[in-house]
Amino acid sequence: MTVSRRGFLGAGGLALAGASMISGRTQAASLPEAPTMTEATMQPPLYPKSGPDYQPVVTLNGWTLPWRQNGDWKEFHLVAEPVVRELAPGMKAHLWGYNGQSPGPTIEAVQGDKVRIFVTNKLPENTAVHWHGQLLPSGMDGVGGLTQPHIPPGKTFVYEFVLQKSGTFMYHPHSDEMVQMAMGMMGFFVVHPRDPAERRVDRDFVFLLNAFDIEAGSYVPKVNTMLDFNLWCWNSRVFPGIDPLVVRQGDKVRVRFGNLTMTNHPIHMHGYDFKVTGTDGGWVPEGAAWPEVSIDVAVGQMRAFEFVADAPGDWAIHCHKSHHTMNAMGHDVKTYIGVNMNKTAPAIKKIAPGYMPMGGAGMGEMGSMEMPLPDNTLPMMTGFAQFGPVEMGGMFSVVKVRPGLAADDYKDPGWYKHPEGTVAYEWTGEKLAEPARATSPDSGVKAAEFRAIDRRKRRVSSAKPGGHGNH
Ligand SMILES: [Cu+2]
Repeated sequence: MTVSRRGFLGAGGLALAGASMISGRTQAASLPEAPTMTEATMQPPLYPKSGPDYQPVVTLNGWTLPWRQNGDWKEFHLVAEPVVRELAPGMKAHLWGYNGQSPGPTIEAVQGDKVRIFVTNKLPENTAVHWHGQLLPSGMDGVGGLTQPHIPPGKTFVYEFVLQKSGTFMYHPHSDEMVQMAMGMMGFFVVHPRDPAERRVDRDFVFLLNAFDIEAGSYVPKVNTMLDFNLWCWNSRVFPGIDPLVVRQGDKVRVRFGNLTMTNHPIHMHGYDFKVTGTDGGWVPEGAAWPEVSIDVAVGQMRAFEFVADAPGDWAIHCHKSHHTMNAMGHDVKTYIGVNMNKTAPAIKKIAPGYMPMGGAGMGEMGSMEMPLPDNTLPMMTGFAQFGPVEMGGMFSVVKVRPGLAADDYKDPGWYKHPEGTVAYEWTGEKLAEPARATSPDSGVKAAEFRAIDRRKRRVSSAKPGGHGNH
């Protein structure tokens, strides 16, 4: 685990010895150390060393915040600060987050725990932390100005409350909220049941949906964007940078996510039907959990679903809004489907010399195109798998179900080896006879593009998409 340790400016320069961090010894009047994460890769689950047993969660491209026991209190330390986050190989963003990353570390504790969370503000402006979904005293709710003074830069505030129920929660700022969330400030908060047998699963994955608006070639998100974000992320990562959800065949699996973007996301998983078992309001009673293959998560909501991983394979999991499985794209790209670009492109090039013809047969070709991109910019759709380009970006990952994995093995097992005879294949038998086509009267479509097409030729070459090669 690449957690580095550090002391605190503004706390008397006190740097605690690493071993004391989660020692369970009382350390009166001292700040707990705030570990920081330097990598955007998934860290192993953090198993409890004391207290009730539980199956810890795994945070996609993330980690769980270590704590220390201080008497009755479980103490955590969050540091709000500027961070550099790799969104996917090839692009880094200058964000705000907690303890070295955006999102911040996942907080995990047990129902009934008394938690004391120190929040140090290393941002250039005020902040405050709201514990979304937790039942707590009003003054601990973290709404700057309403329930507490904002935390000024350089100061540390303390939140103390008792975890009244188990479930799926998150934390985020309630202070200059639009800017601070657009910059990536948020984190997951999981409360495990006190009874280890209650709602037990073998694997438990968590992630937050977030969105950024970062112009091609730049590093800092625009903070006044309201709806038109261009990077749709899970835990501040985009495909192919999002960790796969690695699952042992036969495991009982839970996936939990929360939505801190400004639009809803129908999250769809292939290969299974699952049961929706939880929201940020609590667990769905077992008899009332309902089946789905997609579950919409509205703005500011959280969802948990569960399934038994009995079908091995590589199963896509993604947002079903198709523009959310793309990386930053130009909105002003025209639609050219059906246009013979061989003929049209030279004409366009006369008036726009740098014009690059594409899209005559759809945009899928862009997945395999190598186009010059500005520095620090990801291709719109990318990611390769064993059969070629996946033609996806953004909110997309793969649930990789494999037999025989060790219980704690979350390592990417590579691509699924399909049993012989179970993969869609090309028909190589007798050729399809050209069917007789009804002749429809010209319906009055008189667009210039359509007139540009040599209709006779289009008919003959219609089985050969594109025709203008890759650029
Ligand atoms: Cu979406």
